[in-house]
Amino acid sequence: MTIRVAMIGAGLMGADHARIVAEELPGATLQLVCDMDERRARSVADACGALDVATDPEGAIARQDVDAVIIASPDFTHAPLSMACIAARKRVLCEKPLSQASADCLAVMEAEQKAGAKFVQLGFMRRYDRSYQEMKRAMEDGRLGRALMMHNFHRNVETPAADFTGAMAITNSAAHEFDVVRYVLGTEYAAISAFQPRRSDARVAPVVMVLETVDGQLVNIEINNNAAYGYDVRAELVGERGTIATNNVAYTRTDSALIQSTAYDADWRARYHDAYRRQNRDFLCFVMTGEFPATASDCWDGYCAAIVAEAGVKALKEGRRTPVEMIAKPELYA
Ligand code: ISE
Repeated sequence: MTIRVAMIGAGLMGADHARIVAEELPGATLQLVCDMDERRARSVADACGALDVATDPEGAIARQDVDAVIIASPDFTHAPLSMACIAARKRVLCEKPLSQASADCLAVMEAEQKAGAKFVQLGFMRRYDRSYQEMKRAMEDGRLGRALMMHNFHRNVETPAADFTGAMAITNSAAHEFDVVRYVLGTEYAAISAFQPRRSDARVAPVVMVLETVDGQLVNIEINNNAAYGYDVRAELVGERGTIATNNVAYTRTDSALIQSTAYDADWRARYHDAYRRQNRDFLCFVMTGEFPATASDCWDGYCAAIVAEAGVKALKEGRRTPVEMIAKPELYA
């Protein structure tokens, strides 16, 4: 039996997921590509050999010839379209963030709880990256002693879209760190402070955040969406007996004119190439078995990322340390 997947969104990530489903996911068929812009949907569908195109996402989700859904449309559509998938009782891999508003995440969780099962797997793909997995393992086997701090840098060449706002540095980009740090450390956040240097132009400036965990660890995150030089994501975990840091993945090194150099990727798709594929394979297993994958993020993780992002935006705006106040974890997510 092959799983017929509907791809919602034919932008950068939609096109990437469509290619993975069509070429690298045995057991799945790219049934249709849906985008408000029909020409864009058609171009991705033709490139990946999808059977059909659509412009209405709710209609596409409800179709009888669709078994599972991948949502890669703009952030504000993630929560409502996830709800449509739950209503249709179809499993969905939804790109991060689940929403920029924690209230929307609560509504999706409510719908899943009413439906009595998890339907939504979130696309926090860094959990599938080997560097973070090795870090988590080092943490858990006690090699480094108790975790004290985690330093994180997240730099993009430039903001990914023209409508990318300063707050999105926190709600869209930092969402990755909010998720993967709590995954590696196995803890939750207690408070967040946020700071911003001034740029000489009108581009989105970097944001530096300091988070305190409920276990008394410190986490700092630099988000620089206009770093200009390359896509550069780094993390270092500091324990009481040692540290572990992620390496940049570069397959070659050039030595020339008295200089040694390695290249940066232009964006995240190449850096996390393997992570996306592992994540999508896990999603297919989820669709086939109904067992939620142990590594993947669920709606609770989406809620946690959103609530800390909200506190982060507030902390930056008001210039003060802001507590992160979460609801108790519902049983479905325990
Ligand atoms: C983008 O949405 C992503 O998910 C990328 O992984 C991240 O690096 C980028 O900053 C985000 O805007």
